[in-house]
Amino acid sequence: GGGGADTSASSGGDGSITMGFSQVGAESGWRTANTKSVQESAKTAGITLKFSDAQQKQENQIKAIRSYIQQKVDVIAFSPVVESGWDTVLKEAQNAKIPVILTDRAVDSKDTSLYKTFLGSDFVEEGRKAGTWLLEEYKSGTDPVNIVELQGTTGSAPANDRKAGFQEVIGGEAKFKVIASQTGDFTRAKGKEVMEAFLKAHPDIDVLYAHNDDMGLGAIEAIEGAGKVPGKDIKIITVDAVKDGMQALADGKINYIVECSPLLGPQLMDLAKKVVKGESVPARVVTEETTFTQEQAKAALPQRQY
Ligand code: GYE
Repeated sequence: GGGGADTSASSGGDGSITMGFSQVGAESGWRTANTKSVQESAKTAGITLKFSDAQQKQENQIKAIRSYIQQKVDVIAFSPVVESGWDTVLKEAQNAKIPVILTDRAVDSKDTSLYKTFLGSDFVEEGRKAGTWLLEEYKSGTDPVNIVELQGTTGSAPANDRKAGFQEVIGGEAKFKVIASQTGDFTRAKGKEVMEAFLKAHPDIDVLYAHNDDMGLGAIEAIEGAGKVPGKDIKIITVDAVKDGMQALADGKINYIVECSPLLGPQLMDLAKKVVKGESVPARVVTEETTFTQEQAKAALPQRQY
């Protein structure tokens, strides 16, 4: 490996590919599982992985990508922390003829030739699934339903899209009121802190919609600390379905989880091999996902891998 990605003789010709991967950070259980999946699948696929953790900072990702360009890796994959501001560095990769694969999160660049494909979930659909459960849960009542929302990292695709999909579904019914919505940065600590503030400001919260399990788990601590019962006094919907989230769901502290799979590694390595060989790949690869009720979580928990 190590050669420019434009000739199959220098890259992949000897069967060895080097991938530079810029990860968002280690903010959540989802992220840890995703990192493990990428590292293990690279090994299995015989791909040499250069890995860097950006600690949720775009500037660190841009630095990492520039260093991969300098090192002339065969392919660059990254999960963009936020959606905007990537055009310049992606152009640099394109000029160096190094193909780029977006994994997990999207960018909002108008020029889609800047990357070969985008592998990841449909976050808008996840938001819709969360909203659909709520509609069903409250279908018989007419009283107002006071909702608080813990958003993911500001400007990130999953935060933007999970908010939009949820709003799209509940927006048609006036009884659903989002009375507070703030970022918890996808972390447990921030989720707890923001939920504490929500509880102080609003004595009448019926529902928490958290954009990931970790923030929901932090919020559960805040709710219990305020002497309320999570899952009963306040109903909780989250996204991801990592083990800790599934356990809380099985224990009745969360009411519903929309699954988002972090196990993107095997598909990423397949796409990388094709892209390096110059084969065509679909512009979008969407991950298959489900949803979990409390009963379904109890059944699925023993086999849960992450
Ligand atoms: O839901 C959250 C993580 O981008 C889908 O990032 C990912 C999200 C995931 O921090 O837990």
